[in-house]
Amino acid sequence: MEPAKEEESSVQDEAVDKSNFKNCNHIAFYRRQKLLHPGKSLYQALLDSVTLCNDSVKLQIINEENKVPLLVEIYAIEGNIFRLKINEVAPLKSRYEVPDVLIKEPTTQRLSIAQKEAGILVLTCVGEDRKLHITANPFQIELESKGETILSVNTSGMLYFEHLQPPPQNSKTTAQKKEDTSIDSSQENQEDLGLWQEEFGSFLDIKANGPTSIGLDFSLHGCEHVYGIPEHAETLLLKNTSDDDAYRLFNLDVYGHKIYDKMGIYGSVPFLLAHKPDRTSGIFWLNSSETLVEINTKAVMEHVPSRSPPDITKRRVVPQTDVHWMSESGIIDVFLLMGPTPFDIFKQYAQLTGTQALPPLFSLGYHQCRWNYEDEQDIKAVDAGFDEHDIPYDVIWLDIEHTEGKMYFTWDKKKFQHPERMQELLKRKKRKLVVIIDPHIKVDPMYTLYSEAKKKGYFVKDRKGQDFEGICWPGSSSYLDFTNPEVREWYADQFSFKSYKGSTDILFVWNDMNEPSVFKGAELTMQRDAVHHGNWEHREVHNLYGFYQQMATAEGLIKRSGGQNRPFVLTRSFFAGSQKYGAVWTGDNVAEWSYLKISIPMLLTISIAGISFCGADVGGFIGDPEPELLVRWYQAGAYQPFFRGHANIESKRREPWLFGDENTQIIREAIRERYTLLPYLYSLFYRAHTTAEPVMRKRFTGASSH
Ligand code: NBV
Repeated sequence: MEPAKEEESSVQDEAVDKSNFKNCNHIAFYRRQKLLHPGKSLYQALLDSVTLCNDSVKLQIINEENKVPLLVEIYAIEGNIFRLKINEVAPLKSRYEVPDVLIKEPTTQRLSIAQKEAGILVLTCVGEDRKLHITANPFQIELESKGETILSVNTSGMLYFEHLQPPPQNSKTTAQKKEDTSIDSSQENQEDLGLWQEEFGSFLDIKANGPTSIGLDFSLHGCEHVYGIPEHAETLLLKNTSDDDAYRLFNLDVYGHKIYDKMGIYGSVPFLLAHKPDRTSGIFWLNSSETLVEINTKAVMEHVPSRSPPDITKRRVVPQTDVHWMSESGIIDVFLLMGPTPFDIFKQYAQLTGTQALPPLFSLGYHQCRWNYEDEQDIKAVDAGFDEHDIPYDVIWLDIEHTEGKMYFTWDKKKFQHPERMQELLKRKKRKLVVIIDPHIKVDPMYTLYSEAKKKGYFVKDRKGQDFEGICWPGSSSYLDFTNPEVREWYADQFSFKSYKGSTDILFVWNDMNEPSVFKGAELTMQRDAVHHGNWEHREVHNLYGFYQQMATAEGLIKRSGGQNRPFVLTRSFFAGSQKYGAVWTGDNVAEWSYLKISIPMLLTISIAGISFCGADVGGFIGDPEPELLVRWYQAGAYQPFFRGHANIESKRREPWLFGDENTQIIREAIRERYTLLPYLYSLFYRAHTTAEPVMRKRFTGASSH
């Protein structure tokens, strides 16, 4: 498949201010890792240290320059997966290992040593035809299946591991340094490297643990097509990156994000799929800190042994894709999925992170949303409009204005005087209501949710140990620490009918702003030196924040129904495994043709990464679509997994009947088509849930693909 042609759009430039966000060169760990050039790795394996354990093989590797030893653990996992973990042998303190994303501790298979000599170690998986070749100097690993090398690790020598160090003596803050004229230039260079602190504009990030970044490269042999690593407003086929242009995985609130851009937007799934006709493989980089991925597809010479005459080798040019992952912190924990078919890869990835939760049937229908449906009258009128125009729909949505002063779990008393009665009316028609619940909590001692959470110590802290406060919709806000299981349990309880006044069993939930979005923060998010449960800095868990909010919300809805009903929760921010908790959408797109076009590769990419229940705002969130664009968007959206019309507060009303009879008729047909196909769609979701087949997918070519 060819990458889509790039197009520029006029509105998008007005929408996003890219100077609010970092490019790669602003990122200190990227600059530090870029000092390492492809070539011979600095790491050597100490083959004498090899130990064969029940579930893994362990060995040490050492950095020739700083002599710091690292522990490598290799696991063979049932179902054709390898796992490679690299950590310090003796870190100063524990490094973050991502919890709660793997659905269980993977079942391992025994590895045995097939060969150990002259700097080579060969491991085999008992009873299977897959092998690992480990070279000691430089340290490299090759994965072989049926005699063919599929993937190799550290071939470009980019293994990088910043070991924890004690803070330097007399380290000064930037402000102190500005006053101190005695600072020499070498110290300033150190600062450029952002080891203990890093500036972005007027923001300063103080790093309690100093430099902690990690990196590793992988070569995918014979492969020129790689996909995945959402979320980017980019083509389906991943592109080669150039300097300063890596794919960024860092969850951010990017209003009117630019298209054909590798910057990080709302969600991150560090999973990449590599495909060639007879083999698909996958790389799952389990790390929740900021991650950058470089891709380089090239042609390489391969030696082909020929049988006649036996001693002559032929050469041929074959493709190869090198993928280089870099993360700000944590450990190296990577799963190498061996396929061989695309559908095997989907299963293998789901075996690790879970399958798509089966959505309640209503949520596969059409959803009508806008920022905002004003009041109960408005809801009633829009609801009646669907009946009058004979257009089926299932769910109507309320955005932030339905609350009392942006205090979630409350209702604006004037506009929504009788929320239960309003829901009763909808219920009679078998319709549902979705309300928005963001993660920031208004700082207001009179707001029970706030005062209770404060008393219990449930908010994320700043580096000085005070509750972190940032600005969001309600003004000054604190942020619930969803990484804490106790907070999640408490939060889930807030959805009980007893706690959430005015909610009924037809009310479901939308989690927005959960990157998390912090209006005056660096890159409009939480500062990385904020502190979470377990004393982990925000930088370690950043990409998991929305994942955890959706998890707690879904749990709340399940509990509310006494475990009887499937929940529906839409989230803007997500991570690997979010599929277990509901649906995602692509955030604030623009009412332009180019955004309709990009929605297709964006949704295909999210689907490849295991999240089948995904959609884009039909019509485009920002601006006003011309009627034909709206009509075409309905026609496309009707075939996409999550189907919701949505519009910005400044956009004109755009209920389906407002564009003349002819357009109403075409939209009616598109939505009806959706309903005609509903049983089929529901079956597709059943398959996604049971066998991990993505609902929306491209046709992979090749002998063994579906
Ligand atoms: O809650 C208001 C909007 C919402 O309608 C939209 O879908 C989200 O992506 N929200 C963002 C916050 C405001 C954006 C300017």
